[in-house]
Amino acid sequence: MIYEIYDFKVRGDHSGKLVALEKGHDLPFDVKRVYYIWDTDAGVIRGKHAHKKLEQMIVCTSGSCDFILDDGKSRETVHLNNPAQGLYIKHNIWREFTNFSKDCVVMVLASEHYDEADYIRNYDDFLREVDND
Ligand code: T46
Repeated sequence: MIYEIYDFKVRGDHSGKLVALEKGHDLPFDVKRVYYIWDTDAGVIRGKHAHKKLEQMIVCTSGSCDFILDDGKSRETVHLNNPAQGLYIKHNIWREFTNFSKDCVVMVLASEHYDEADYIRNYDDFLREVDND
């Protein structure tokens, strides 16, 4: 499995919408960190790494972008444009993301604190890590 899409429960009506993410119901891990990314030029490619341990739920809360995900055997592109959906990625998945709309805001809920030692930034190292997993 390269990724899973979570459909979150949306509350509200024409007066506005609300999504609440709760441990045990909407998230398959305990959240230790939240970060968000915005103001990214359309053609920029971010990511270009995998993580040894980290799990993440990625929500495009505004606008749209594309995530290219690779488990070492196959590659898939996921278009994110819905704040009511989460892209769940486990460890050992190479990710790149690009094609940012002007209003794109990507919010990420992460299972671990920030740790540079958890990053695999070289693709050949990533393939070796997948083989040993
Ligand atoms: C992923 C996508 C969606 C921190 O200091 N703390 C943090 O929590 C993070 C995530 C980053 N940083 C620093 C480290 C770098 O100096 O911010 C800079 C950019 O970080 P990074 O190269 O990790 O950013 P992205 O946008 O390429 O990737 C991040 C996540 O690392 C990645 O797991 O899925 O966002």
